[in-house]
Amino acid sequence: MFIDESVIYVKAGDGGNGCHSYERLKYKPKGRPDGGSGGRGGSIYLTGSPQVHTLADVAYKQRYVAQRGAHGKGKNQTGRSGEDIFIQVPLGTIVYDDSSGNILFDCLNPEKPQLVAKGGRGGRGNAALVTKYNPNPDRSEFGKPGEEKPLRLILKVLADVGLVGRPNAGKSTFLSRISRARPKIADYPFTTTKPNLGIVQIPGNYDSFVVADIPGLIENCHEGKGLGIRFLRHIERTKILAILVDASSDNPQADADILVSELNHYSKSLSQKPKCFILTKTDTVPKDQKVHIPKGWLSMSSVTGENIDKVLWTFKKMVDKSREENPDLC
Ligand SMILES: Nc1nc2c(ncn2[C@@H]2O[C@H](COP(=O)(O)OP(=O)(O)OP(=O)(O)O)[C@@H](O)[C@H]2O)c(=O)[nH]1
Ligand SMILES: [Mg+2]
Repeated sequence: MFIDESVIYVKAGDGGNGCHSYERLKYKPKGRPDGGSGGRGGSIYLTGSPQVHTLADVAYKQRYVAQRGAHGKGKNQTGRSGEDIFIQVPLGTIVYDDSSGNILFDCLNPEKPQLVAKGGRGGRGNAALVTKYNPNPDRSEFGKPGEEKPLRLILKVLADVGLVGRPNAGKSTFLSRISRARPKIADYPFTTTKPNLGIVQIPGNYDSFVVADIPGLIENCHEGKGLGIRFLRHIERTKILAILVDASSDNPQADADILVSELNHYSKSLSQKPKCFILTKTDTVPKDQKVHIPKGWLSMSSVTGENIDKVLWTFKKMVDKSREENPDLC
């Protein structure tokens, strides 16, 4: 199941209490203080993983509580630290503190676990509290509580090119033709119900880019029609958008205008993205009819493979240009 938003609760482990004890020696009723300190509570980290594609597992578990630190013991024994928890989320997950609404960070780097709840410090035992002026401290400390908070996780997938089109425009077929992704394809609308990603490697070129296919858009989807616009967040971080229109359309330009206006309704960032317009399924136009391609558009057929290379090179050029202009954009 694809889930792109979830609230989870994280609670780091409390620190163990320090121990209050004294060495017991023969003929020495009250020896030196030897109470060990408590162990540190386990912390909770989030890591972005390229192998995880949905927040479903995280949403299912919901509550993450790390182990507490063990209490210190006599004979200077320090308590064991609680084990840390590492929660794996898809790359591109944005993490908010749900109580304040503040954004904490964005999981973009797979190698770097981010601390979300710090384990409590262990309390010091009376042995650790010995000072020159107080060689026999008559106290020990309690462990500090671990941090706890609700987190809102919102996934915005990371891709370079976003495919936008009406249902049945041929988006998923195109993605399966250019990458190893195998999205569901069928001749009924709304076959795609979740975003699909595919890595595209242009033959003879080492560089690759990622293409995202999202469910189809229809007129007034910003009012909730069809599957609505909730999947548009997944193309918000793409570098360019490809608007796909079926060649059987009576007026491809008008169809594209409707799609663009839906994008404009959604956000300024989508309206400002560089766009590439493509007429799809050109093989379906009868041989005796001329394919009418609006000015500045590309055309292709995912079935015969006609012009696919040209479209991919256009994507590559546009993506490279965008990478140069906005190196920080992700
Ligand atoms: N002849 C021909 N048929 C195509 C081509 N591309 C897609 N189709 C067919 O068009 C239908 C819809 O294709 P999809 O790839 O599922 O369309 P989609 O845009 O992903 O549709 P949704 O997921 O519903 O938004 C399928 O029956 C495909 O086989 C093409 O280039 N030529
Ligand atoms: Mg599809």
